[in-house]
Amino acid sequence: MILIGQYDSPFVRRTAIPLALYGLNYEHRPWSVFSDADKIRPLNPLTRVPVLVLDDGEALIESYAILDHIDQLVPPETALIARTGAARRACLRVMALATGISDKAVGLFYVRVMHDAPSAVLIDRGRAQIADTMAVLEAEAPESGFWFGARISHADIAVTASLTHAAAAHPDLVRLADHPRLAALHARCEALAVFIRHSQPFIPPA
Ligand SMILES: N[C@@H](CCC(=O)N[C@@H](CS)C(=O)NCC(=O)O)C(=O)O
Repeated sequence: MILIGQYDSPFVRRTAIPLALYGLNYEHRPWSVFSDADKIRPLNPLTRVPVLVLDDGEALIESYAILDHIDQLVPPETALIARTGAARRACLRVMALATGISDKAVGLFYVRVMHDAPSAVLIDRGRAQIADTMAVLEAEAPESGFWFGARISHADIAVTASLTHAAAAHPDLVRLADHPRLAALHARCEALAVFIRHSQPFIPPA
């Protein structure tokens, strides 16, 4: 398998870390969605990462679809999300809130940096969407351990990757110190070797 995308992307990271935790071998191509767009487009016409190219050449796009696939390659007790039921729905909800923050943070960055005249309406809207979602996550975050107990899950990985990216892309808007439970969970996860191995400083698109 080949995983395409850089580790400053929260979407790429949230697929790379489970791949590693599952012990699945993959090659990594840290292609940029801007400078390597011509290589990415034939695999994903949206020119977005992550893309996971399977051994038979099939290209999986969307981080959810990639996780859906690799979760099926491991025994249910190894998977980082319950297979069915309320526990699965609860994990998917936290993942959706976290990846939603990333969607907003990526979009907001483009608005702020790439528009000749950034729209104040869009900036305020994005800022509020991120702040409101962080407040909900803070209220639900665990005081210790991981989101759903002693074992790490896709929720912890999505939240951590999302916060790292959002805080780097928008240091004036996203302050982890204002969210002590999220900050503590984030620090616990980022201290793990697998997070450190699958990280890189935020590189603004050029
Ligand atoms: N919903 C997608 C979002 C992926 C995404 O937005 N990736 C960003 C990298 S952080 C990207 O490729 N952006 C390029 C663009 O949208 O033009 C997923 O979960 O995989």
